[in-house]
Amino acid sequence: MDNKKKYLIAGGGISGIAAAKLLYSAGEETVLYDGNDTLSMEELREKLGEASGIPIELGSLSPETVEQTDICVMSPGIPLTAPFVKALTESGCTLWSEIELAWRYGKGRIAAITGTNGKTTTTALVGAILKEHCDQVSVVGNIGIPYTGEALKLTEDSVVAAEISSFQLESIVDFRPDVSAILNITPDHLNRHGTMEEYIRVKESIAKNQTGDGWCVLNYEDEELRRFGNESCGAVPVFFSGTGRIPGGVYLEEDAIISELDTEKETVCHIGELKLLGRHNYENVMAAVAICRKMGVPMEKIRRACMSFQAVEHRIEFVREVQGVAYYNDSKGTNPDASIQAVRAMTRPTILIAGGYDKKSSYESWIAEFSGRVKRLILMGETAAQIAAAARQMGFEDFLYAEDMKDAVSIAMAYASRGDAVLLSPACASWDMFSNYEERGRIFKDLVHRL
Ligand code: UMA
Repeated sequence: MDNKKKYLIAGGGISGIAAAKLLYSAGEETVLYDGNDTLSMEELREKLGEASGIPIELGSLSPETVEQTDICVMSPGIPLTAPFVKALTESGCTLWSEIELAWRYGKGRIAAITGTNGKTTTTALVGAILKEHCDQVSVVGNIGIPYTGEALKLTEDSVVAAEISSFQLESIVDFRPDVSAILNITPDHLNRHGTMEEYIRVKESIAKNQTGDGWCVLNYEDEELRRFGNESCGAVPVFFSGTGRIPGGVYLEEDAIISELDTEKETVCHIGELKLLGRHNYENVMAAVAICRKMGVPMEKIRRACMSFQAVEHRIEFVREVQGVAYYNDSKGTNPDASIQAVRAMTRPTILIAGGYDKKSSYESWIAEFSGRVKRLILMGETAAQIAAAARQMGFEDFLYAEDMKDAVSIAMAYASRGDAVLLSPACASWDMFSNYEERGRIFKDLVHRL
């Protein structure tokens, strides 16, 4: 009898391709499936490289494959409610997130970072700090580098900094990071997770397999995370706070980031010494300090890396100044809360370009931040009319519509005066008009460079 497990990779995007290559290299029997029947088989085979000979199914999944599959490795973008997933689970198939697969094949230690906002910056910073101390560091995950693509390169001495999205957490089974972190939880992706309760449950599951020999870094100012840390987290909670002293944690005291992670209270750095801007970024730094200290990095190296770290691309990224107008790319502002951070970080009267794919967010708290900061709003994409209606209801009438990014940048330039800022921070995902937020941000930057 053949006891070898039969795998199906669901999704032919970057994580699906990386997962297929991993399983092929490991000698496993694998089928690649993508629901989009317009994809080119040739292109997929080219991307698969050595694994190009594996069976590929496009469109609908054959009943034979449903029947034969033992484990389905889910790409993050595929909802568990997809009909083929139901068929698979009904036939007894186990679902593994792509990170579950990577973790099982990987070696070494891993810090896994989730949260609604700040996870890309925090993961990149954690990676930069770890590199000060360790020889083999991989930065992977939602940040855009599939964890499965790195897994087979890892050794017992490797350390991994992984950005983990709620989509990736939905089908973890045994995934257990050495240090986990949940930076904050505010409404996002509710069209996928259904309710806020479910979104919170999924986010908190990052620590579900951890025990008292692991740590979970949590934002003390987030009421739900404070409760989670104090009451139900299996790992040892380590708190950080942007507002007050946390014994045993990391916190902001006046303009200094203070650590009490070791026996003594010590100053990590002053916020003026950081290249990152904005309060939300000080929280990201505090989380990274706690994560890296628990990963064993000496404080002196943490301090040095924090002070030299620059903002990541697409996150309140300064593009250029044209005729006295500063242009910022915050394409990674894919939900209202992320965009609030960018709006708050602006120190000049701002023309804001926003709107995009509809994730069923509500925009009121974001619009409430405009007062005294945003002088005009330029709307585009699927959510433009919805945002306009919310703005009107809240008494903000200075908005207009743009056809596309080119139109938005031209309008912004026409309305901007010397001393203003133009900020792309859509408060929405990009998938209505672009492949991803990176593409949206780069198109914006190209247009700004051509002004
Ligand atoms: N597909 C189906 N059926 C479906 C839906 C999609 O077959 O019901 C197929 C599509 O036809 C496509 C493939 O799945 O061919 C795409 O898979 P994917 O959406 O999982 O995309 P990947 O290219 O594999 O990228 C994924 C993450 N994408 C999403 O979570 C939507 C990337 O996060 C991540 O960087 C990458 O894996 C590596 O780990 C992006 C993202 O937008 C940046 N993340 C969200 C966010 O940050 O808000 C969570």
